[in-house]
Amino acid sequence: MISELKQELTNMINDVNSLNDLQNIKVSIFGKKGRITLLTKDMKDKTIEERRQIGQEVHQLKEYIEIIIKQKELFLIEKKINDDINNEAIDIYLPGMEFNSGTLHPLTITRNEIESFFNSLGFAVIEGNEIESDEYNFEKMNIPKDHPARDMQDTFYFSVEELLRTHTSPMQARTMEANAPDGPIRVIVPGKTYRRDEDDLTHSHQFMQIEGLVIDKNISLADLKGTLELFAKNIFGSNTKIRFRPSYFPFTEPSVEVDVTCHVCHGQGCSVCKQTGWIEILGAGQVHPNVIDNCGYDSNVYQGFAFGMGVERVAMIKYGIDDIRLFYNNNLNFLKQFDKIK
Ligand code: FA5
Repeated sequence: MISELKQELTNMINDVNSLNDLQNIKVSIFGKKGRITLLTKDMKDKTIEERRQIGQEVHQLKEYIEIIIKQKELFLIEKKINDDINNEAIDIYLPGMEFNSGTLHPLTITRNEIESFFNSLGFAVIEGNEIESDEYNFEKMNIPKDHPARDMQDTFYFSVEELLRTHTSPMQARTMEANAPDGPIRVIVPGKTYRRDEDDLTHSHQFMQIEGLVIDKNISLADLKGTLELFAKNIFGSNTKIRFRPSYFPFTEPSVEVDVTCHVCHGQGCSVCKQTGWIEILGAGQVHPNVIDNCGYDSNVYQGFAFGMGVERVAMIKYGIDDIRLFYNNNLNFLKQFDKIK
């Protein structure tokens, strides 16, 4: 009878397919009214010899069943893990997939580098709005409505008064007004600018400028020259030279155009620099006394210098890029080349 029960229980345990069912079977065997528990129920009616005999057999059966339940349990746990791996959409046991991160855009790299250079000289970095008023973009910069300089900076208008800024120079006026009438200013202003220019190798209708503005007492053109010389050597290499050419901006007096020695021929003359040995990078000058006075400072006490550089121009010289449009057409082959530069 015990051997029949042993076979029956063994079959039941073999047939079970889930941990839940196994637990139920365990209760049905060892519980209060379990199959094995019941075997010893009416022991009191048996003789001592029969009790000894039954006790021994039941004990052996119990030990055997416990062992095969344990084995089945281990088997079912392993099976569940394997089933989970096969059924779940995410296999947490596999090594992760490689994630291709992007690279900084060359203009961002260049902007960061220029910012950190000017930071090291104590310049603060501020930003202005890309939508500007006619008043700040032109009038406050000493460019009245009928001034011919407006022709060179036609832009995109939202209304007669509101436009996309053509340069970062309006931030000169806004920064002076915010600090007037006293105190020194040393800021750079990076940001996007817009003009109604035809797109070609060196021009884009949208480009980036970095404005520089210093206002203080006893500021001369020599301070501008020293600052820009240091800038050029830091960004383009220690052998770089700069030169000032007289120029004209309504908001600076005197005004200059600043060139750096050509990075390709180092001043010898080549096709990149049109045989001159020099490449223009920015416009600059002493802040015009009218601008200083219009913005709340006293031009008899304060002077200053300002400059505005094209960031694309600096990046093109630095990395030998011959077409400005490459910055804007999202060609991954072009952009991936900058993944080693931080
Ligand atoms: C100005 O915009 C003056 N605001 C600069 C300035 C600031 C002078 C402070 C004095 C004092 P200009 O128009 O030359 O100047 O532009 C400055 C630079 O912006 C140029 O040297 C060039 O690098 C860049 N730039 C101008 N137009 C474009 C364009 N369409 N595409 C790309 N870069 C441009």
